[in-house]
Amino acid sequence: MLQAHDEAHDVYIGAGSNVGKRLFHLDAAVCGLSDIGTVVQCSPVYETEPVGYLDQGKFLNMVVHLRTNAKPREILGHLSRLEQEAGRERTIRFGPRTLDLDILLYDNEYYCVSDLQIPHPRMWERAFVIVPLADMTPDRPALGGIRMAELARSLQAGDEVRYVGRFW
Ligand code: PH2
Ligand code: MG
Ligand code: MG
Repeated sequence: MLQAHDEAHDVYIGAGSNVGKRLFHLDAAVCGLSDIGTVVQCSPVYETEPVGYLDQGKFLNMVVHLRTNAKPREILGHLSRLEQEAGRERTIRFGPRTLDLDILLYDNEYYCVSDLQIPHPRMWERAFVIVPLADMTPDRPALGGIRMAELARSLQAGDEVRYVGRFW
């Protein structure tokens, strides 16, 4: 059961799917996230080449802006439940998955407790995260004094991230 907290937090969540009905899984994620807060905005969906473990199908990726009173741990627990509901099996690291939900940003806070690190430590190098995030927050500071939009442009050198469309 979620605790009641009085403060609202702006949280950005990365969503990805490369197994089964990919858009269906993303839709279930958007609906499921509204159980713990308000879905403020969804990025467009991009089709992306797999990163890390290459021998798998292309992903659909997007980012969701959620406003919620929940704390990072509570959000993480909810994301794991949604991944399980989508039938996720944990086998290969960075491997194929019906649904992957990662906390990217929690206000402007740093959070690092055991297995949970926010901002997500690998997001800055991943076009499949930064490109949809930059669609929503182009002027937000990213790394080293550059804005999200500039970082997105520098990561988008190849064609591994392809715009699919807006669905929400
Ligand atoms: N997620 C990973 C590993 N590689 N590649 C793409 N294109 N999209 C992802 O969401 C993704 C990935 C680990 O979570
Ligand atoms: Mg991930
Ligand atoms: Mg994950």
